[in-house]
Amino acid sequence: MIPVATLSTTIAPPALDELCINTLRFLAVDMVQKANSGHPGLPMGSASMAYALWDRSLKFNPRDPDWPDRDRFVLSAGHGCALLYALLHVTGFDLPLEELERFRQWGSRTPGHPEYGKTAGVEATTGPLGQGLTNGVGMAIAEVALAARFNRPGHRIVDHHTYVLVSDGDLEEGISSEAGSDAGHLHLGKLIVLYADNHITIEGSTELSFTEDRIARFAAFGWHVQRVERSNDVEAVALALENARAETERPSLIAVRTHIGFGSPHKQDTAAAHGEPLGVEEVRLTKEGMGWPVEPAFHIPEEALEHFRKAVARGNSAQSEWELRFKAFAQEFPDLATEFSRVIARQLPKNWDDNLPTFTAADGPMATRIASGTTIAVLGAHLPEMMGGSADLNPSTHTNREGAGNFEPENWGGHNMHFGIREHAMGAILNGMALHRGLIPYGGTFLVFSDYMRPPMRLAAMNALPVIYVFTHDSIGMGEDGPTHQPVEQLVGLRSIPGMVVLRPADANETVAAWRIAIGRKKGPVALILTRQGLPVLGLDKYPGIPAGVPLGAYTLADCPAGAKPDIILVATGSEVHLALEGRDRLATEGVQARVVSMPSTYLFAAQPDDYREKILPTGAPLLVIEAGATLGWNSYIGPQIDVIGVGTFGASAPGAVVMEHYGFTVDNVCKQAHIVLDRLKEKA
Ligand SMILES: Cc1ncc(C[n+]2csc(CCOP(=O)(O)OP(=O)(O)O)c2C)c(N)n1
Repeated sequence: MIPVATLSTTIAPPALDELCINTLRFLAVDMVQKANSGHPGLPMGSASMAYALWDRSLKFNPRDPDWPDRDRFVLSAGHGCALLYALLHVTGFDLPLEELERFRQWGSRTPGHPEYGKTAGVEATTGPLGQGLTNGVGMAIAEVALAARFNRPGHRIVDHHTYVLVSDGDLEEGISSEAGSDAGHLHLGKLIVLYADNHITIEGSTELSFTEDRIARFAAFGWHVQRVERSNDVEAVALALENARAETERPSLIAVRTHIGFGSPHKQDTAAAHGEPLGVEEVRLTKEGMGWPVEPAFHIPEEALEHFRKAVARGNSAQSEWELRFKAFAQEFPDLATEFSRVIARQLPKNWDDNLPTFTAADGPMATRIASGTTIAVLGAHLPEMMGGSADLNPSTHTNREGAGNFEPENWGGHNMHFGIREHAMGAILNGMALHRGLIPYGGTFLVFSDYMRPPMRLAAMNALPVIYVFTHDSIGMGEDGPTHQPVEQLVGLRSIPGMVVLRPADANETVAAWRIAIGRKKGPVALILTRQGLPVLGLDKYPGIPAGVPLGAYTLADCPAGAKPDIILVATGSEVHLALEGRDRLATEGVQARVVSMPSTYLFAAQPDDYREKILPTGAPLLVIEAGATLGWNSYIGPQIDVIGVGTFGASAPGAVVMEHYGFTVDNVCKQAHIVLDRLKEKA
């Protein structure tokens, strides 16, 4: 057993505190009961510790939920959101009581799990357990990084904490170990996690599946740990929070023994309190047992509301005080102050894309990952808010910026992040950084391992977060590492995420254009899909349409002679565009006129007006699609006039060029397939 401070006081909560806590509890109970759906147990058990935090220490302004120096609060156990909505309402955020009464209903601002952007005061979309905790790590990273960049002696304009409330489920998920390990390693002293240690999950007692010493685990990660024996001991929770803030070197975990469904005579401490309404009769018994009026529902005692609403004056004065300090800072450091406002507003500086590289055919062959690394270096010089790295693959993903310094406890001003081999956490940390604002986060790994970080990528898309992914080794063309490392179904998988812009550039110049799109996209993530292997460079002298074409998703890279109608259109992405170009030349000698369309992004192409799409891919035109990935996504284009050269199995272990050849990515096969399509059409005619 490791020594752990256990806090307990004998101070009974004053009547007003108790009234306030019960207000939160019964608002949550009534919300779930009225919706006839939801989770009353966690709010009932955790209301007291949440109250201790929100009443005693959380720095926030209900009238300006986006004030940059507010503390962040993330309810990682998103299923307990009735508690968060109750807190937001009573403290004076723009969330009227009618919204609480419309919990989980169509169009309400109180959805079944907290959704970022839908409800003022909700800092992150949570629900998939473990994500919110890791978002918190990303937010705490953003805080120290911005503090390093902007604070000056006598001026602490970035100085806030990140608080996360987690449940057993959050800590059971593997991502919590990645997040805990990284946060401990990085000494994120301003990250404070409250753990609702209620010993209950959906199937019953945690004894069924979760018996390790959680506190010892986080202590081993390098965290400061404390235990509070009784969650209703508001003073002990407040004291633990104070201790946690006093500890500046280590993140803090405060395990608070809570009781799910607290106060419910038949459901407290049982899984029955977890995910269903208490029931009319049990609600009545619970309210009676705790001296609460059974009717009306959604009762908020005046004294409680008056007390909670002091948060507005408190928040206004904290923000005003900060604004004064910011003014003084701006006087002394006007440029820095303008910069701070710029990055928080996610605005790009003028001329941010000046000096982006242009590559010539003589620069080739060049892997697009290399072109990406060169582009990152140039962008980083204009955009100090760019911060990123990879999951231990920088030498392969080319995500390291030379001279930009490592982000580490001794150097919070460094820009290069070392996420370790923790792809899942990397994804959720990037989300937390983006949610915090002030940074442009990016992270890299091999495309095949994007599967390890798919849950946070989905949330980035859902939250419309500007996060950039650098996925290299993008096809079977990566070669020798074999099927385990050769991505096949990942491209179509990523394209299937609504709102995710997937860009697979064909060469170095398309890569620069892709980065320009990624940086310019303020709402929503972008995945850059890059090669390991060298590719010819499409010089802008011969292919001047590249910079304007890439943002349209697809464009004609090489057409048949002026005025001629193409016999067939070769549509290709990434490395296969070169195959299409060679195929076009060969087909011409065989009397077939082919057009080559480069389609770096199906998403961006789909967003173009009909007449543009019709111009590039006329209805009914014979098509041959060439992409070294699963063919599934191309089905929407499929008809008798269309064929796809793709990858239908899991790749193979051999040098990349050999694998590509075996899978039919050869000029011979492109031409052969083109003739097959054309012959088929002739037969039908
Ligand atoms: C990744 C993920 N897996 C499964 C679920 C479904 N789920 C919701 S809550 C929960 C566990 C509930 O236990 P706990 O986290 O201790 O919450 P409490 O019972 O205290 O409310 C599960 C499995 C989820 N939300 N996210």
